[in-house]
Amino acid sequence: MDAHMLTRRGFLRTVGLGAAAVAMPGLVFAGSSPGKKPNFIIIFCDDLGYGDLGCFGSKKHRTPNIDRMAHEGMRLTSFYVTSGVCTPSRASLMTGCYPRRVNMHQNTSGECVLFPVAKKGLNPDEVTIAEVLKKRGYATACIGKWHLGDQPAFLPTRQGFDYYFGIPYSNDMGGGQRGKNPPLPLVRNEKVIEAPANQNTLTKRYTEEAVKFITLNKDKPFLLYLPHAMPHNPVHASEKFRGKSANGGYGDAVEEIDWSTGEILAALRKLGIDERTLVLFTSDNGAASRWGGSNTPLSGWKGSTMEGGMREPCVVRWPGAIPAGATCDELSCTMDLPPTFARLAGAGPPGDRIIDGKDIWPLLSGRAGAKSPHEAFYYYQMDQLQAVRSGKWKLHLPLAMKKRNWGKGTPNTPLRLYDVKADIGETTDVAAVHPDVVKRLLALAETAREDLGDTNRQGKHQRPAGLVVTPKPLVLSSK
Ligand SMILES: [Ca+2]
Repeated sequence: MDAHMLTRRGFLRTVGLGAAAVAMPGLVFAGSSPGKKPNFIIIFCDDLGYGDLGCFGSKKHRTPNIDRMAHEGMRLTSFYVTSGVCTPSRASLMTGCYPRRVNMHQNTSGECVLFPVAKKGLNPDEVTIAEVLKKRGYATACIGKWHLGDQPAFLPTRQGFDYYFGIPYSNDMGGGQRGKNPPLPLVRNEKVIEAPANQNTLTKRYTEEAVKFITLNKDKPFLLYLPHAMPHNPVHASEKFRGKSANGGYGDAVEEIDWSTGEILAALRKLGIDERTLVLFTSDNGAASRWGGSNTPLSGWKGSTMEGGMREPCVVRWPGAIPAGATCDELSCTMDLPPTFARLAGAGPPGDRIIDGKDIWPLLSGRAGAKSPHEAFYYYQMDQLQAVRSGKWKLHLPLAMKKRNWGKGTPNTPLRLYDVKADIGETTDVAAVHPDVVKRLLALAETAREDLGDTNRQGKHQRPAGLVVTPKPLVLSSK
């Protein structure tokens, strides 16, 4: 029996579940049958900010279901995505790698995300978390926004998902955005079933699809990836929620997502699979500056390498396995989910390539004294390395031209060092009093440049994205 197992037993005893605990190799879970693999549900919002949930301090939005989920599980307060925008962030969640590792940090025109009829997509040779789990007998579904390539070769159905229902890219990328865009397609598997998609009922329909998938697969292990279209602008909500919040359409969309989360948790309870299902709720990047979202108490917005762009509210729940009412402030990120889930399913991450994510089960299971497995975390904006965090320290690198996702960059940005534990809002530069820390973090940044690259510099260990020569629009098929 290893030390980890002893710790788990200790925890289970403290919550009175010791008798229900059943051993798996190296792990102990309450309520599981021997050999039963846990289910995984990832609820992934679009552009939801750090301060947008009641359990993360929002006074505007009513989120009782997510708040209860936090009460019954764990809040991760230093949980990161790898980019302030959609496509790169999602590439990391699926692969466990930095966007630059898999070349999904920008599109073929140098823009920060993929646009409709994109040549680029996540390389089919990359091994997604869905592919890892599918090999272990999991049923897999992606219900929601994909944004890792809109050509057939790049759709979720080609990346390990048995089932797909959703929009292939952002909800503002319909025909009105750029003249050549097709009407916003709603896709089932690989077929467009509605265009333009009726966005008012998207959250409702995603929820119905999710509950149906869970119900159908209640006796199997399953992975449900639920990347909501909301609250990305233009915000929409169904009639029951429209005009009901204290924060306009944005609040309506957030409150409908809270309802949706409640429906999913209720389904798990009803089906009796609550205690073998890990549910994780987070967002793909921070709130944007203009649509009503909040990143309080963080500074910065979506699309930046300030904490507000890349640190997300995160709640994880698994009764009996993840301690209830807990908070973990150790650094973790979306890249950690593929290796962690793989391990819990009795598999490993792919062994033939570099995976940047680490197993964070010691953090999630509340092991005493567990520390972040990351010596450093790197903040990239498209191809440019802009900041590095190690422990409580975050260093913004001095840049001759700090890139922005849109428009002109900012010239001559100075080096700044923040203690993001004591100064979460990045307000007080302490570089002058900690030259040793600055030196250490500059060296870590150079390690990242060597490995992953930087502007005008190729990294030694980058892998190619997928490319198609003549992409075609996703449109309703002719009868
Ligand atoms: Ca987003």
